[in-house]
Amino acid sequence: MPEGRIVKALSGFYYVADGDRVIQCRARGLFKKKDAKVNPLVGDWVVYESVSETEGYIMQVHERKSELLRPPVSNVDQAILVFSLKEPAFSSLLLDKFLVHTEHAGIDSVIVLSKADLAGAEETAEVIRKYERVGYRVIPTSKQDGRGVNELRAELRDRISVFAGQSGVGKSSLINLLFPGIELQTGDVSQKLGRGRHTTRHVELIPLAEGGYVADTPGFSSLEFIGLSELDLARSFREFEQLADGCRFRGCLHLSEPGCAVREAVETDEIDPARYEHYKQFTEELKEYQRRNKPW
Ligand SMILES: Nc1nc2c(ncn2[C@@H]2O[C@H](COP(=O)(O)OP(=O)(O)OP(=O)(O)O)[C@@H](O)[C@H]2O)c(=O)[nH]1
Ligand SMILES: [Zn+2]
Repeated sequence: MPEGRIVKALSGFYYVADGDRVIQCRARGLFKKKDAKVNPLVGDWVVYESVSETEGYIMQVHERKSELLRPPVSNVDQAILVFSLKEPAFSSLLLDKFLVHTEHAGIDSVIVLSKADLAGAEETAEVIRKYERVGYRVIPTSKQDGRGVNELRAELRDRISVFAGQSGVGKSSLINLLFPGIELQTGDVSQKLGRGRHTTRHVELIPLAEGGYVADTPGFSSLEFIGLSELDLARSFREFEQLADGCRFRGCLHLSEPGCAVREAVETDEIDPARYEHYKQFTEELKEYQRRNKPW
């Protein structure tokens, strides 16, 4: 039976892309995964049965590599985290928070430093060094001189990507440069249309000519630590994870435990102390979040 990718879901129909064709499918029955019911999601790789050139039924949903809630899309390979160097000013605190969420979701990140035309070469290089050290791909871009655009386009090839970043950092400008004609759904639909009306987001995967897809809705719009444990948080810092084997205690949170390899590395600057400070700040925020959301 043929297979394809769900690129859009609307009114009980799933639109499955298979090569150049898009087949409008209904889901046949329920998909059981262990005991849970699985509803097909945009991003799913599915087996379908065609009943005509344009219509069919989804028969099976393949296992997901990742699953995001906002927007609801599966199998995202990477987040394109767009952070402007200026206007708004670059915030490593906010970037570190986004990275906690992408790491926790199990997806890779590409850091895009937008509006590089507004920043000095040395400060740009410093941010690049800081995050390359941790192991991320960092690409400075500018819509004024076009730098970084081809590099970023190459990163998107054959992968499913979600753009993310604060309002005004230049996400739409970038998408327009990368793929003229594609529009990113920006702003909150409910704000535009008034409360309670058309509040449901319908995420759609836009196919790229070079292969791959970009979600038409920005991701990671909520940065609350929902569903994260203290250990999840610690594990979301890549450079800590690499050293955690050297900690005396398994499950070390690298806070006040004796024999902590991560704290030692912070002392010697092997780990960026600023990242470690942000980690400590997030553990406090997480505690506060858990205190406010106690189930009793
Ligand atoms: N100097 C400079 N300005 C830029 C660049 N990219 C975007 N801008 C400007 O920044 C502002 C915001 O850009 P958008 O592309 O709308 O930002 P966005 O992230 O899509 O914003 P939302 O739609 O609110 O999510 C606009 O005035 C752009 O002209 C850049 O590379 N350099
Ligand atoms: Zn430790």
